Amino acid sequence: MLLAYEMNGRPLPPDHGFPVRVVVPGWIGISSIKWVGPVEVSATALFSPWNTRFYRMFGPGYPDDGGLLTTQAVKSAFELPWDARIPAGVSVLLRGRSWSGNGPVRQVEISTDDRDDWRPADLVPDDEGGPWQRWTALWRPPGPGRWTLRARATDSTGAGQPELARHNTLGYMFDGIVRHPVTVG
Ligand SMILES: Nc1nc2c(c(=O)[nH]1)N[C@H]1C(S)=C(S)[C@@H](COP(=O)(O)O)O[C@H]1N2
Ligand SMILES: [Mo]
Repeated sequence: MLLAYEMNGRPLPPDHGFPVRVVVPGWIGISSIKWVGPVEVSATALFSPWNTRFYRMFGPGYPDDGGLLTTQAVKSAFELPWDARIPAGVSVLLRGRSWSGNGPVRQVEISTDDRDDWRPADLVPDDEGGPWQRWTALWRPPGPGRWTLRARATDSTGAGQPELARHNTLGYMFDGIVRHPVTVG
């Protein structure tokens, strides 16, 4: 856990917690409390609506008082608008990012049609071992029309992304494989 006074060498902007905020690497955003006042250390757990009701995992398969939210899940996204238009007849360099709260991303695979044509993406070397992993993959669309792009990552603990995220009522920890539609032509 860090107490951060600066971001990118400058004082924190007010929206991001000036004069000082907590940063808990890898944990969900609510752990990183902004605008920190006096800090008290407690030998016993403290309870508030934030950690008993608003930020817990509720729903089928979770305890009645909710499951804990700690580290972030594995996620991947293409650096493309939803429903992006892609030219036909040429190869395009697809770009995206994956990240995980457990540790570095070790592998990313992409699929460009609805069959399971998974193949490895190229990891950007500068990012390897870091909190984000950028990646690229060349794609020559087979023809004009609607196509679905998918990306899935595996992190250093072996955690990956399921086809469908497991439901919880507040919608936290989404780790499913996103079906990203694009139009070619
Ligand atoms: N004091 C305070 N800190 C807070 C919050 C808040 O409502 N109040 N929101 C939390 C949540 S839910 C998130 S996701 C992050 C967002 O931080 P950012 O605005 O710097 O991205 O701040 C966290 N810290
Ligand atoms: Mo949040």
